[in-house]
Amino acid sequence: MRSGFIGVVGRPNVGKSTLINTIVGKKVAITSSKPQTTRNIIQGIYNEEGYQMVFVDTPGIHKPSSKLGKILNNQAYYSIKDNDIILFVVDAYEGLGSGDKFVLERIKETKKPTILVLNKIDKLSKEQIMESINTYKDLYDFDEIVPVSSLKNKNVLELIKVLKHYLPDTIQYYSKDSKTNRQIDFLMSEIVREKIFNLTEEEVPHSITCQTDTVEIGKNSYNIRINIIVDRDSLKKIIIGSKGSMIKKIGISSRKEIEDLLGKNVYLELFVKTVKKWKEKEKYLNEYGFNDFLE
Ligand SMILES: Nc1nc2c(ncn2[C@@H]2O[C@H](COP(=O)(O)OP(=O)(O)OP(=O)(O)O)[C@@H](O)[C@H]2O)c(=O)[nH]1
Ligand SMILES: [Mg+2]
Repeated sequence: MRSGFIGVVGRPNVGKSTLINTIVGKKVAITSSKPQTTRNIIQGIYNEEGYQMVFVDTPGIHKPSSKLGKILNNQAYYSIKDNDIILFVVDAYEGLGSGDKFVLERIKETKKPTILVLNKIDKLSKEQIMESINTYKDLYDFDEIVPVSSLKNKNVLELIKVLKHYLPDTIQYYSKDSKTNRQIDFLMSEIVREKIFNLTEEEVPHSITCQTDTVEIGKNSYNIRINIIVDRDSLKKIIIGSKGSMIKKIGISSRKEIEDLLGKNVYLELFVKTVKKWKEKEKYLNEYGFNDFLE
């Protein structure tokens, strides 16, 4: 058995969570077209005969504008320090930016095996992929450079193959059928948060958090209540929508996915509540699970 922990880091929206979901073959982390989707360290576990790779998803490193934002960055910095191998993911279509360089400075401090993943190559021609490799290769002495498309599952197996050479351990950390370290309550609240990312605009998804409140097991179904916490009253109206139209949409799409996850019928109740400035207050950050990375 060869194994190890692989920190997946980069600026927001480059496709870190999409990559992990593709590798694991299951949605363990939510994704969206908006930056700053991931808010927690989430492990996605890849198992193959003789190998176990624990991929550690992290929030995209960004300029923080709240106490929560600082915590998100701290989680990513911790991951750079704490894991055995680093996957530095960039958006090869967008190209090199100051955000990438900022993350790279942090990576340089660690001297860990670092693999550059050029993602989103489905949007690039062969020549453009070569150009992209040339742009990045002189920035740092990367151990490997692997172009992939996480969304279209292109060359991802090659990345797995390359990673096998760098696995440091011989321990099986999780059972062979594990895909994530996260519990079902967390996964369900994340599904609701993802729907809000997809269905609402501007700063709305960044101002809310979701928490599974109760799960009651019935004979053939589950009764689940999930709280949507907003940081000001005006957002409550947006989340509920005119005559409840928005909360209905969020509920329908969330329920479908939660039913797939649980394999049972679900009665889902969504409850919207205002907790003023929760992103700035330690008490609430603690309560909503961001306690470990307060400065
Ligand atoms: N075309 C294309 N789009 C991709 C690819 N990988 C990811 N995306 C898209 O890029 C967007 C961001 O993907 P995420 O996986 O949420 O990105 P992330 O790096 O986890 O973002 P944060 O959690 O905000 O840091 C989504 O709309 C994805 O569908 C890819 O290989 N090709
Ligand atoms: Mg993410």
